[in-house]
Amino acid sequence: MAGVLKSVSKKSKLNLSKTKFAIVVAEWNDDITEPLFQGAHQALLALGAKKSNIIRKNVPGSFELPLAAQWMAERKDTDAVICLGCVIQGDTPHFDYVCQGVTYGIMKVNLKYGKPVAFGVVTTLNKKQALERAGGKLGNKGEEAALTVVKMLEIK
Ligand code: DLZ
Repeated sequence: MAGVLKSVSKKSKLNLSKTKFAIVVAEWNDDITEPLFQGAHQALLALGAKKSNIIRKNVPGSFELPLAAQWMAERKDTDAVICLGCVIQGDTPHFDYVCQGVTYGIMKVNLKYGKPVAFGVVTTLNKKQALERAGGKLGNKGEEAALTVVKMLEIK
């Protein structure tokens, strides 16, 4: 959080009143992804975005984030996309495959559409670590993701 906050003031240099944001939220681990959404949504509003310019789409799990992000990014009226998910390590290598697929998929959408697509996916070893990053002692990664796309729009 600190690094992002240093480079994006709470009042963005941009007028965000006409900027259109899509937030894609994974339903898997929704006790984590819901606070991530709240963090991202509130951050966008605090930075000057209009509520009516923020759309939300839910997907079943984090693995579905890249495709939904692509559907959002290909819309001409979308300026930036925020992907929110939570993948918690289990007893099998499934965690690694999901994390790898999501990371690569989201990165590809960034480059394909030239629009900021934030990776707001918490990847942790356990639920405690996830809670710490969803409004707990380590901040809110959803808020960070929102600040990140605004920073990228400022750079552009
Ligand atoms: C199947 C699965 C598992 C085991 N764990 C998670 C998780 O920790 N976080 C998450 O977002 N999704 C998980 N999923 C669901 C996959 O992301 C995906 O929805 C399914 O494999 C169907 O494509």
